[in-house]
Amino acid sequence: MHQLIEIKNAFVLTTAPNQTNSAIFLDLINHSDKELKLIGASTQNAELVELHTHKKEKGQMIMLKLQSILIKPHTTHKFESHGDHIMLLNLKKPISDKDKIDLILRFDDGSNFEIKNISAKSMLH
Ligand SMILES: [Cu+2]
Repeated sequence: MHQLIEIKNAFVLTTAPNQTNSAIFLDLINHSDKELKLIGASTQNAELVELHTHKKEKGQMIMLKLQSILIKPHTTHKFESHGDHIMLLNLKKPISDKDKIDLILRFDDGSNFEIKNISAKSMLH
């Protein structure tokens, strides 16, 4: 199993009532001696989950879908606003600040890692 993965600072963005997408941000720490390759994720709360990053193009920030994300041994990979993030598409219901959601990360070696009770917060404080 993955005792060698540690998750810190995880949160999901709250949504407005008519908003169907959200994103999860977290720090993923690879304590192992080998590279991890994240290839996807899933949650009960959304029909689709994608790995995304942001890129500046012609002065504008655009989102790009990634097929995978490599996390080198003994490093922390930050999923954060304006960087890589875990995108939730077609939410089954809006996310309020009282909600907690679970997320399953999938790796290329066939293993999964479940993160439970990710709390929700608004981007604006
Ligand atoms: Cu995105």
